[in-house]
Amino acid sequence: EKSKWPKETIELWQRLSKKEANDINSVQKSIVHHVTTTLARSVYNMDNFAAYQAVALSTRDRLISQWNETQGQLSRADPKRVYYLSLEFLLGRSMDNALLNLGLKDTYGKGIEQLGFNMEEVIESEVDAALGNGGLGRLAACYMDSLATLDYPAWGYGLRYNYGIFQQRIVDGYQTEYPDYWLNFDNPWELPRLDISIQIGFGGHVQIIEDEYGVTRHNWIPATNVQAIAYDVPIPGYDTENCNNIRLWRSKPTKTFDLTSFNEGNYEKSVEDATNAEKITSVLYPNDNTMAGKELRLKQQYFWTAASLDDIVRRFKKSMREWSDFSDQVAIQLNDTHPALAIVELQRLLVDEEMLSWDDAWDIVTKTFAFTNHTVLPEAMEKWSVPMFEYLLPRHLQIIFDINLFFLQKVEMKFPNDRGLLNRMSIIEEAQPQQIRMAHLAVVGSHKVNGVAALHSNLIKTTIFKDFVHYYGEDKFINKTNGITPRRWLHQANPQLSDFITETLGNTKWLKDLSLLKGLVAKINDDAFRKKWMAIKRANKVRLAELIKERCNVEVSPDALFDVQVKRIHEYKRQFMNILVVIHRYRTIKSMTAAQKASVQPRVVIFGGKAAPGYYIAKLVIKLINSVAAVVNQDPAVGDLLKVVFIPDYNVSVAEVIVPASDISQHISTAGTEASGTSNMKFVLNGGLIIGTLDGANIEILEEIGEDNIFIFGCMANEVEDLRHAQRYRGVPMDSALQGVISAIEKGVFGDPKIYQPLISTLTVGKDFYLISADFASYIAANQAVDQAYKDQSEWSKKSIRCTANMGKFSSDRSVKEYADEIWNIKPYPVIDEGHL
Ligand code: Z15
Repeated sequence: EKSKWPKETIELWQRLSKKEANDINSVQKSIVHHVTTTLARSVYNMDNFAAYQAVALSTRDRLISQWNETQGQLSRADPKRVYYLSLEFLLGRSMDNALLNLGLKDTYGKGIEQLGFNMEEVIESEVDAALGNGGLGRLAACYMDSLATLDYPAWGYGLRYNYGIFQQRIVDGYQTEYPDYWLNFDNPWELPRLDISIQIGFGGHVQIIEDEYGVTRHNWIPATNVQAIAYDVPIPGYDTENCNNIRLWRSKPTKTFDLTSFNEGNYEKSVEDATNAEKITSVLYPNDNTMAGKELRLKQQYFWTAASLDDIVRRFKKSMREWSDFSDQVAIQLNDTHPALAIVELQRLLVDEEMLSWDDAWDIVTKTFAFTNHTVLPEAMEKWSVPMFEYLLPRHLQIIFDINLFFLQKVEMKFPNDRGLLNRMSIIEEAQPQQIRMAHLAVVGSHKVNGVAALHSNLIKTTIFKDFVHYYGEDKFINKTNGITPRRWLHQANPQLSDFITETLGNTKWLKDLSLLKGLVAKINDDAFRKKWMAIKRANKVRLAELIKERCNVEVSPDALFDVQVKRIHEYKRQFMNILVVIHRYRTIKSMTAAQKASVQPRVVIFGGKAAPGYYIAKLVIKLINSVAAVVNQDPAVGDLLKVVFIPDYNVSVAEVIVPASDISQHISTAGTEASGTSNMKFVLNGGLIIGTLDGANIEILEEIGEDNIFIFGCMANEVEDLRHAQRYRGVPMDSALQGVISAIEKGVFGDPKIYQPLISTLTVGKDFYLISADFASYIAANQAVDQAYKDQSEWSKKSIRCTANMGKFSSDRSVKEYADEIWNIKPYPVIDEGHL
């Protein structure tokens, strides 16, 4: 718009906006500049945190110029973009990742060293951005890294919570939660866009009007409005100029907030309403794989989807294209059902505000959206009560009922006289009160529905979406196996192994084409190579042992087998079964003679993970683990043969220390319950073996690495129903080893047994929903096989190398490329370095 300026003015701007240089001298200058100006400090007044802030600010300057160039070139070219809508982005720390992706880590490392600081210590000063619960949120973060690296035009949309996932402390063995006020010291990784503000309405009523053509129009008059303010988080790709964006919305009272109340002299009400507006983006709901049904959560979902769609539609309208071109410019991916309201909001915008016909609008909507399902657990399925929904979003409720009516009419035409079918497929569940089934809404409003691993994608076709497959046909329901970014999960988290792989393969190409890791297989019989490989693992174990000493005050030997289970605490993930087998191991050792003990493989069993604050049984599992640890770790009869630790406050940055240090990790969900799992991929990529069930992505990992390199046990998904039935109606007795373990707990070996009664009750014959008893014997056997295998270090090292070498498939680059080609229909748009700020 400023092109009316004279040429000289434009040229002056261009001359002044040359990019900063990236040699060590310029980098140091920029750091010191930020120390003295932005931070107003000096060499006499510096600590690690100040050094972190200065390096972060300097890195951010470089990120912003890439971001500007990328977004400028993309708005001019205006290619089709994908928008990834996720209520969670579990990014963790940004600085190390940004420096590595920009290729500036070494320069900054040397630069800061000469200035008197150690880069690794400086990195430790950064707090995690923990705007997610677990797998789903971290997956979104990995996908953003891959989208940027592969030069896809992509934006994420989410919420800027003031409080991320709670911090966990262990007090007297119990989990206690503390607020994660992560914005305490300014966040250098976000760019506030105070000029981008969108009004979002809630409540009120719907006006019905007849327009000049005699057509009935609906006009929603909200009762209250809040403002959405944009905060942009730059996401640099690895080894590319491309820098994508995650736009996070923050809620604020509108400028004219309740002027009426103020004018009426109702000051207190005005302030209260303003506070309520701010509340919307205050806190991330701490549930993973469970639905709480809170009104504020529904407000979050609408606030976020409405702001994001307004933004997307505004960008589209600037291009002066026809509405029929919308889905050629815009693809929107729904990360679970959390953003399913976006379907309704786009339909409302097109019909009520842009005056399109219902059918034209619906055609655009369904071509635009695609939906990823992440679970089949019934307690995780989102449902909203109709009365609550109507109170907050009256017009959206009408639209949902209309979508449902037209949908069911079509179903009825295809399958006449099947009331049961209509009932099962309806978006509205006929309960008291009625419920909106968000998964059904998401399926009906999308052109593609995907699961996150092969088994899971097949499972949803035969269970929760069976009727929909019957109606729509097979093609709508596809698989996109999850992936992880090798940049963060190997290059950044395991720098020694990364360097060794680069040295071995001769270059860093593998970081953008993970299948090249196959080249490591040629080295498997090279003794020196294997020795170095295992030395790196040991160094990583030493680093983890230090963290364990610091956080748990337990000394563990890096020569023991490190056995890890870190993930959200949930009954279906069966941490309970793990600790029960640890107790079995403890009892076995206690019963041994000294001679027998001499052949026991020493093991350190490492747990970590958060339980949802309201999940009573999961919290009891944490208590039991800590009680077992307290008894085992101080028992002189056991010594170093067995140690048990619970690492508090497991998060992304802790995972970056744990993952490279694992010998064996546990992925032991009841078959059919873990949709994919992604930490399994992280461990195997880092040369850790896994023990697991035939569930989620474990199955595909097995296919890639071969059955000799993975420890599989337990029942299969298609056996689960029969096993539950047999337990319930034929009274199959409890596993005898399990009985022994339970009686030890009940005798008080691990403290007051009354505490654990509710937990033990879940194992009652006929109630053992997650089949701990059924899988117990084979789980013990699998653990013994691990001990045996680990004793042959030479063979183990070969397995470890084969693991890493065969993980190419699980790069999130592969996943994202499949989404781009088969769902979004978008192409890479390589950005050119024009040298501008
Ligand atoms: C979540 O982290 C996952 C599924 C959910 O439905 C919710 Cl609400 C949160 C996880 C799955 O449990 C896990 O198996 C999967 O790997 C991950 O999503 C990413 O797809």
